[in-house]
Amino acid sequence: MSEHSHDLNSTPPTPVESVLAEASSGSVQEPFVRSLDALGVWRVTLEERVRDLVRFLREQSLLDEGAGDLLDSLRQRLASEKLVVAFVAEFSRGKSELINAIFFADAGRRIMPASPGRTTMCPVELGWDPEDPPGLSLLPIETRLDGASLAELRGQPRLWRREPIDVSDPASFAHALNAVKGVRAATVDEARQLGFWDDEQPADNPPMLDDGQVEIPLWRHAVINVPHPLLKRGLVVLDTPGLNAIGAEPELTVGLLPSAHVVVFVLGADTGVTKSDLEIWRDHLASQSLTRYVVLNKIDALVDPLSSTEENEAQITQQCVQVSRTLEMPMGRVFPLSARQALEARVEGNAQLLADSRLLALEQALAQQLLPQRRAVFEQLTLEALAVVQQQTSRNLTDLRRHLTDQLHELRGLRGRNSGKVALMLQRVGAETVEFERCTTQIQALRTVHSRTLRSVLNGVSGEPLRTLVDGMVRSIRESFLKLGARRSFVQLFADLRLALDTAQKDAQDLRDLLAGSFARLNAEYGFSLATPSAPELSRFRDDLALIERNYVQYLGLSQAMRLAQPRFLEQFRRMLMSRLRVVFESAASEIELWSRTTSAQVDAQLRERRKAFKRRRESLERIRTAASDLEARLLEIEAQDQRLASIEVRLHALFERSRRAATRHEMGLASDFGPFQSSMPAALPASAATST
Ligand SMILES: Nc1nc2c(ncn2[C@@H]2O[C@H](COP(=O)(O)OP(=O)(O)OP(=O)(O)O)[C@@H](O)[C@H]2O)c(=O)[nH]1
Ligand SMILES: [Mg+2]
Repeated sequence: MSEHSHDLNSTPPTPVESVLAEASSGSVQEPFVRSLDALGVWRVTLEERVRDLVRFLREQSLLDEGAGDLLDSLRQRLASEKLVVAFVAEFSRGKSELINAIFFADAGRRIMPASPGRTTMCPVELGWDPEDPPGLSLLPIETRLDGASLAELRGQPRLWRREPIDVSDPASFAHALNAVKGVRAATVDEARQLGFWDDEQPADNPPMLDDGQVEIPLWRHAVINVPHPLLKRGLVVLDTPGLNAIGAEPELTVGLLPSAHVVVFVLGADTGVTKSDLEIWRDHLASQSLTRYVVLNKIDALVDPLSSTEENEAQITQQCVQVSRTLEMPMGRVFPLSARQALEARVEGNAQLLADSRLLALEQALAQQLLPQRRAVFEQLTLEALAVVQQQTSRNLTDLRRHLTDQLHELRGLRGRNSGKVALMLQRVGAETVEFERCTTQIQALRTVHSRTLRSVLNGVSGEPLRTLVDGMVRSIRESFLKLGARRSFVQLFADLRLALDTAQKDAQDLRDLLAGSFARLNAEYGFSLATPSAPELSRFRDDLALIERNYVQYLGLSQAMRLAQPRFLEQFRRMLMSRLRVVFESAASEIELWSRTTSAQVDAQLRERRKAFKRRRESLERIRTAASDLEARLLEIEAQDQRLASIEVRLHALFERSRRAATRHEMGLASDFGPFQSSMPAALPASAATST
């Protein structure tokens, strides 16, 4: 670092809290940060619109249980879904420094520890969960011994050491994070048990200390919970330790990385692609299914003061071309930059230095490519849910109005008639009611068949068959000679899983046909207006399965045969795989369930409405029988009711439109309030970043 530069480890004049609070509107925002914020604002706005809609629908009792669940789960996702960005590299390439520069420069100092040599010793997850107070949670390394997966241990707070963090004090915040550097001495035996010592691959083993012991990490995983504005918007940042721990921690490679939405792979410009960089890339990141960015960090170290700017520039370009060739990544995904300069520039507010650091190019790429993709996913989800609910509520409203019109006809027909006629009509209403109530037997029978069929559909995608299939695969890997058949068993497992999904899809379709038939009869015989929404489309889950398959299959190649031979690895592999597959199957099951509930809820709703309508007719007639003058009053009343429904219809249409507009609004990315720092910056975000998809 240059002599005049700000000491990045010292306490700045600005407290983190005020800067954190500022970050969503303040002056030191940068492309990725700003776009992520815009995505967050968009989601919050959309969630608010949907909430208004739900409130109105509930107030007017227009929301069936199923449709209500659908909107609630949409709101839940809009409010809480995470965007995971992982930083992966060999040690000391500058992952932590890059995270500091992108996310924590506002704190005015270095927050994540970054130093020469091995620094980050365990995976560090940065996020915000408002249920918990700000703090640092550390999972002791010894928990590896009992084979439980990280996902399982997350739910057991007593196994974690918790330390509160005072976010109003950057120095103490940074100090608390020093824990992620924690190491201790262990015997080789212990290190072997914990997965840090491998007799077969001595190159990756930690150096031996004087007393014959070795250094191992104190912690298995760290979770930092801080109300940073971006983390509040659902961003999760994953910082990982260098090579050895990646190799030793299947959890990271088979669990955390595949679930990241983006992986940023960091190289050092001073070293280029080393053998161990390449190993990490090949073993863990080569899968096409990951969204990957490559950073060539530390370009400041390449600058030769005796060469011209052009020569230095050519040198950097040359390095990028090589990286792009070696990793087989397009040049557009390789970003030469200097994380340290960027951090320093942001801390000092030095626009020229920030431009020199070339960090903005990476941030712009993340902002332009990643965020619109996430947004499109939410947009589609929202539009689909709105369409289903709108169709259902407008049908409910139409029904209500139809009943009012019928009643008006009936009552108008009574004008000038005598009380004998009214009595006759009352009789007719009574008879019609009895006639109508016959439908309940039919509905009851339908319910029984429906729930029985549903149960069998759901059974096909429940945890039971899933576990049987996965266990079968593990058994065949264990028994396979030299693990050579591992890949085949794995591919077979996925074929079986796809078959299970296809069967569920077909059974759901059969159930739909059965319901459609019964509904048609009920509609014809009893004047219902029951609709049968199309069966849920499960192809999305096939895609999820394909993604998991692609992500995991690389752990089953020949080069991994040795790891597979370790029972601990195989067991962890099984658990990770189970927990990811369970999510897919559970989501598929809950989609089917939701669809089934939406479908059957309308029967209850219409039944209720029809009964109410009969009751109203009866009551009107009874009142008219007692006083003829009531007739006109009653007619006026019903007309007013119909008017009210008409205006609800208009209001509802507007609310749906408003939600739909919020979902399809595309002007995210640029906040209008550029601060002075931002506007003076030469490499300001081009306008296209704001709207491109
Ligand atoms: N010259 C220069 N040094 C950098 C740059 N980025 C990071 N460094 C330094 O490189 C060293 C390692 O950086 P870290 O961020 O700790 O690296 P890491 O990848 O997180 O390493 P581990 O935590 O050990 O896996 C630190 O001293 C950083 O200050 C850069 O752009 N230029
Ligand atoms: Mg680090």
